[in-house]
Amino acid sequence: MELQQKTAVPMFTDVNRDEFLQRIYPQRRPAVLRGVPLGPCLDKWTVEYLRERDAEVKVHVSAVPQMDFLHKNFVYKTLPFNEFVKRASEKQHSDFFLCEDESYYLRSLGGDFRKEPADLSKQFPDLAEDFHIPQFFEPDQFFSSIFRISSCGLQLWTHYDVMDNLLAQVTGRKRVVLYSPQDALHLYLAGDKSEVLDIDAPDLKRFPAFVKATRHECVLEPGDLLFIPALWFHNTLALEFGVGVNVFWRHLPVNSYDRKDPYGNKDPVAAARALQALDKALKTLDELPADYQDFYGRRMIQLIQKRTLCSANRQDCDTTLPSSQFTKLQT
Ligand SMILES: O=C(O)CCC(=O)C(=O)O
Repeated sequence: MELQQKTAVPMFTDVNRDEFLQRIYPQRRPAVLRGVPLGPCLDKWTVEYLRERDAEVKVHVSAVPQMDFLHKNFVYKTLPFNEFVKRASEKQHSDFFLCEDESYYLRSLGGDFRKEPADLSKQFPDLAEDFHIPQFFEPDQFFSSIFRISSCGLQLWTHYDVMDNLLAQVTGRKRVVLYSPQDALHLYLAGDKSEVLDIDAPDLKRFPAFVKATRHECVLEPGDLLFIPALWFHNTLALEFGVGVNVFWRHLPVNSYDRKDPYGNKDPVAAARALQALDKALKTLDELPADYQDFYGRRMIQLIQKRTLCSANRQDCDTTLPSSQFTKLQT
């Protein structure tokens, strides 16, 4: 059986702004940054200290640790922050929603979560003072800062975001697996998420091309930062109860982004328009018999292939698209 290629995410120590901007950022590849000062949060953010807050938070709760957004195997619940932190940091719960070993995950939200991006300095002002955002981008590029607090064992589905991202692991260890945007055709995408839920034991009958994707992996220790460039797919697994913060910033001109996107995961406006146009073009083919639809679908794929795989990377020009992906484009 073909095996997926694996590679370790490179690690850089004691990186300052200039080194990041000159050596790391232009590569547009993930990198672990160790030893970047993150402020007093590294010592202060114990369970007891975090539990001094009681603002309500909306959290994901699931009976199994592998959360699946596409099949919604979790529920959203509202809890006071102190109760959420208690439950997320323990294995067995005396108070629970679904079962006594349920898993918890917080992705913090903006005040008006349908409109405003999350910002730690607004939703958790005292905790925000403990966390120093690395000054690796211009202040006006800042988009959001988001708490990522997970039960031990919690695994978050593979997805991409459209902005550059620094994921700070403040406490607890976390495994992160990443896939390049150039592996998009091997990941069986449904929107911004991969349908391959179990990346460690994938169902290769359903997802045969998944083995072709190269797995980039790292384990974040407390205090580590992971640079996740926009469009890189990522899947996280909390090896311990842990608190992280991720910071998104805009690296494209402001107008490139959807203005009504508080999560930072809506496709850039031009990309969304192109995808809609493609959908319309495919629907237009419905007027023709099936064999014509198939033929012209293939011609469209060829046009796209010339513009994308070939222009991005000459090596990929010979890559044949997996047949299941042909089917997808035509539906
Ligand atoms: O750390 C996590 O749990 C998820 C992080 C993530 O999805 C992100 O930083 O975009």
